Amino acid sequence: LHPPARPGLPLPLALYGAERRNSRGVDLACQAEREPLFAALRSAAVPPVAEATPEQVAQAMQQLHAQCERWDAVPVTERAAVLRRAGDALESALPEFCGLLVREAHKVMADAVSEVRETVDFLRYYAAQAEQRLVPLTLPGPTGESNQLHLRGRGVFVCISPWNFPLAIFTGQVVAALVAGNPVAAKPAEQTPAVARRMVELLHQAGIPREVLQLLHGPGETVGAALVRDARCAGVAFTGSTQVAKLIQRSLAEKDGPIVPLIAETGGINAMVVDSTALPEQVVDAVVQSAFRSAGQRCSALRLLCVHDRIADGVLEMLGGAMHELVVGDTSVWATDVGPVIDAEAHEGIGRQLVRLDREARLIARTPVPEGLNGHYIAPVAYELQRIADVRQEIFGPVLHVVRWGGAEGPTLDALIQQINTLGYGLTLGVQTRIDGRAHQIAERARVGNVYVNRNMIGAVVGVQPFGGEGLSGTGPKAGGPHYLPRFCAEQTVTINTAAAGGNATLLAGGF
Ligand code: UN1
Repeated sequence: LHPPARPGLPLPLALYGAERRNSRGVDLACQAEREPLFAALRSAAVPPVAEATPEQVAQAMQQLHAQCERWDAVPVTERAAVLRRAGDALESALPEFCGLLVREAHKVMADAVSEVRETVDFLRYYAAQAEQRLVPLTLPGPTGESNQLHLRGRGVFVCISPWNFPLAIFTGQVVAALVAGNPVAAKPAEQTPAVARRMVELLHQAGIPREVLQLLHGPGETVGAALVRDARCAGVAFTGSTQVAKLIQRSLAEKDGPIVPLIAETGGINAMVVDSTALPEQVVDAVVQSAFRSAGQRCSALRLLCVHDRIADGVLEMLGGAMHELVVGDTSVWATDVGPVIDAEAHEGIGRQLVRLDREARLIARTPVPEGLNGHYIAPVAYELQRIADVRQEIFGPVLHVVRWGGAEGPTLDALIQQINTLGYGLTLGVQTRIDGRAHQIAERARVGNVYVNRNMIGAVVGVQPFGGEGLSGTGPKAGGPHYLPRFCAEQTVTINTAAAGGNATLLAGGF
């Protein structure tokens, strides 16, 4: 792949061909280059971390608050330079971080490589965006007046991140808040503290002062809640469940002090609409990638396949075949497609939903899982339901719901889109069609943040496919997009009567 040049913006590593090359053109897929990844995996240690006490939370917020003016006064070019240094350091440390991601977050190696590269992309993209967009904007005005729009830091930002992208989302939130001029209290997911700790170390080494970025480990119910409730918290960036986003919103509304913005990116019951002209092979490839890669533990993942009745039987048969070919297993083996889910609690929760689906839905296919695996494995599975209204909730695992549309019994395309919108989420939507213009018609009517046509619907590329949703899926702005950084800032318009200085002097000289 040869990505197109983009003036002033870095080329995302993610565009260099899936898991193949880094920005120096090193082929990561050849065995010799893979060996360092597996060597790093063998030596990766995941040491325990200590949970922050209420006193430590309060002390961190106090220290961060004391840094607000100083950090905001650092020129944006200097803050951006730190992000670039961190990006280079992270690219060099790719094997080490992959090792941590496989060990701690149970990622398959290909997903770990993608995640490190996405994180490097966030660092470089936000550095470039900061220099382009976080500068004063001179606005036209009448003669004798100057108007400038400044973007300044808001104050202490609290960043609460999930376990499914413990490096990319964690770092993306934190460095966006930092480069925009805010000191940051970062609370990573409880399941993945070690990746976050190592990344914060790297950011400190790259030049983010220790007092300006503080890491607080612990559960959301205690540490997260205390950070959000703190009167010095001037903004929250959160990625996780819709339910917790709403709890945070409530807590922000009820606390003393200023009105505080929430940037939330949550879940989705993401659909793919397959019409009768779609190419079955392409559909099945996209479905397998979107529903089962990363064991379905992506908010972007496909949950609801809506396939036209006329081609449904063929597509579902082929899907069953493809699902039998998936390799479920040990994440330290390169050929593994699907690893375990994050922990016992996730395994149990998904298991409960599967019991219900076994009762209420028709099983289409289930990927065989080898005996004796050590970990919380869920076999990728697809079920057919009668109607969209039977889909109860987002299941954060490798579980696909399928419904038919069109034909004598099913909804029309218009009704289908309406039903998808009625679910209330609005993150990703896949469309598979060979009819010119149909994808645009669907995109116009679907209330979702990201539409993917004739391809898979995961793995948004930083700076190329800005990512984020609507409705129950989040508040926007889109991560990895041009409007993200300004949302971390306070805007200030400065209007100066440039004719006034002399005039006032005359008045004063003339005396009152
Ligand atoms: C998430 O899973 O919380 O496009 C969001 C993608 C990823 C999704 C991250 N950027 O698949």
